[in-house]
Amino acid sequence: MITLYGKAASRTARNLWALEELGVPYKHVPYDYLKGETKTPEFLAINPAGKVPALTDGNVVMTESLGMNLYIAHTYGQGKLWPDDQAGRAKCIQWTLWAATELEPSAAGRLIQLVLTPEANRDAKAVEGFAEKSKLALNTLNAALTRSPYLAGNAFSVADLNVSAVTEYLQRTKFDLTPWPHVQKWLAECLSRPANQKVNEMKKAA
Ligand SMILES: N[C@@H](CCC(=O)N[C@@H](CS)C(=O)NCC(=O)O)C(=O)O
Repeated sequence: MITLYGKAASRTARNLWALEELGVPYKHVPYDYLKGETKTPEFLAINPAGKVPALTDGNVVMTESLGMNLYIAHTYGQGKLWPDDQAGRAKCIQWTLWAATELEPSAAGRLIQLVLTPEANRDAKAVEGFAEKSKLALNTLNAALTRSPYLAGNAFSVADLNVSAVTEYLQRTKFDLTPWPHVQKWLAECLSRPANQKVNEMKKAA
């Protein structure tokens, strides 16, 4: 059985979302990285970087939230989060790496600056830079969503889950998405899925 480490109000949320989508049984250990719970010898044995999320599943030990979702989708979500067709599976890998490299640095940068940093300590120039980079990423995403309703074809997949979980940081930091209408519509659809709503409740309860 999968054990997932990390409190819901962290990048762990995206893995909880994937597990809830698939109805996979799992044990949740909600370690709080803000309270030093990820720096204990016990947790460092799982992730020497001392960060959440991490998962174990039998002899599998994994970190990196977006990669973990590829593992979850591939192992437990064939024909669901993991498409049956090769072209769709290729897109899941492509968009996951895109989320990590092209979108998350600026989207998470905004979240850290605008949500987690006290106003007096914020770096306005950095926030501006993150906005410019986010716009370029949104152009790419919007263009893709003019060609198909979901990123890997006609159905919601781990590609949409991973990319929308990161795009949500822009929404949370009140980035105006109206110039990218396809992204706006797709994001609202992805985030309103019952499995994500359930994770939102877990975040509030934590
Ligand atoms: N690239 C990693 C980033 C993990 C990460 O930075 N996690 C944060 C919580 S969202 C953390 O544990 N931070 C603690 C620290 O940096 O010491 C992933 O996607 O899993």
